[in-house]
Amino acid sequence: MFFVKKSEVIQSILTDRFKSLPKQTCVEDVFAPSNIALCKYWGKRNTELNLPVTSSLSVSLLDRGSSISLVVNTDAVDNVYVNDQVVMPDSDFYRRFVEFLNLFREPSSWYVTAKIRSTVPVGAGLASSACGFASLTLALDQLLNWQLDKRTLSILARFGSGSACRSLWQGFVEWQAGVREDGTDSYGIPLADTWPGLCMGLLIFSSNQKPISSREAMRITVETSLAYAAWPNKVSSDLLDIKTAIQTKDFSLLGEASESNALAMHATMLAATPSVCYDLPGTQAAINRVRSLRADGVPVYFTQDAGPNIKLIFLKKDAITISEAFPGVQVINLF
Ligand code: 2P0
Repeated sequence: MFFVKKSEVIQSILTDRFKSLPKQTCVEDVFAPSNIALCKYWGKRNTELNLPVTSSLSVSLLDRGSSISLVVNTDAVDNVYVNDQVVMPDSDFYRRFVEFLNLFREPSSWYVTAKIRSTVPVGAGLASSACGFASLTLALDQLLNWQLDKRTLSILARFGSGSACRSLWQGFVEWQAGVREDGTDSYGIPLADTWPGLCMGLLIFSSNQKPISSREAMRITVETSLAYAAWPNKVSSDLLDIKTAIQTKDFSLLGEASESNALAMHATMLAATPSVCYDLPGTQAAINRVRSLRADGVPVYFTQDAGPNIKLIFLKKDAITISEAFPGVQVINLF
């Protein structure tokens, strides 16, 4: 039972602007990057407010993300398009989009036509909901003229999707779990450190909608997995190692801690009832290839989110070797 409602937190943030009318008729091409966690968010202490059990840390994907345009319409219904395809009103995507808008408007007061352009596959473990809700929150800040700072917008984006609170910035971002019941200390904090030469390689085995949402998989894991008890301590030590690695540019420490963190997250899912496994044959083959390359002296590591796709972590000096070893890999220079 949760005592603090989303609407109460939002009202305390927006005060007299809570549920006010749009101040302009449209906003165009508001972008937020996708983010990939090196230390994962896996499990909520409060499902109403999307408050996490632990802190997490991600890196953003530059121009890979979501761009949104909003036009206030007179149709008395929200119209949503993703990459020029209409989003059906009975879909989960549409329901979550409208539920988020409803947090900020009186019933039947105004509607939008939203055109979303996503440069990551939707629902395939590439943080499409994170950049989607982050860009929507930034767009609403303009449309409704909230003039909020990014930290506060991060709190609002979190109500759409937990990991959206990390997609307000480029670079490394830590989502501080916070301790307050109302979650006003649970938001993204960009790290000052950069890491020129750090690369991520996207290996996409499936762009299809995943069989079980990360939200549902997270819930099942927290409620049923015996392995989940070990997760908070694992995150504490991985987070420390990853932050040290970023500060000291210790690549093997970064890779080892990130890979180990992803494997531990998937272990908690495998031990859940019902067991959750997102792997496809290509997933396992890629992981084996990473291990054999490493045994041959190539410094490459991987991380995996709630989906079958693998993200390689390596340095620019090894980009040619990696591209040859993984045909079709999409390489992103992160800084
Ligand atoms: C992460 N994931 O840290 C982790 C790792 C997936 C695996 O955040 O329920 O879509 O909306 O808060 O943010 C995906 O979960 O879940 C996610 P909700 P969200 O990136």
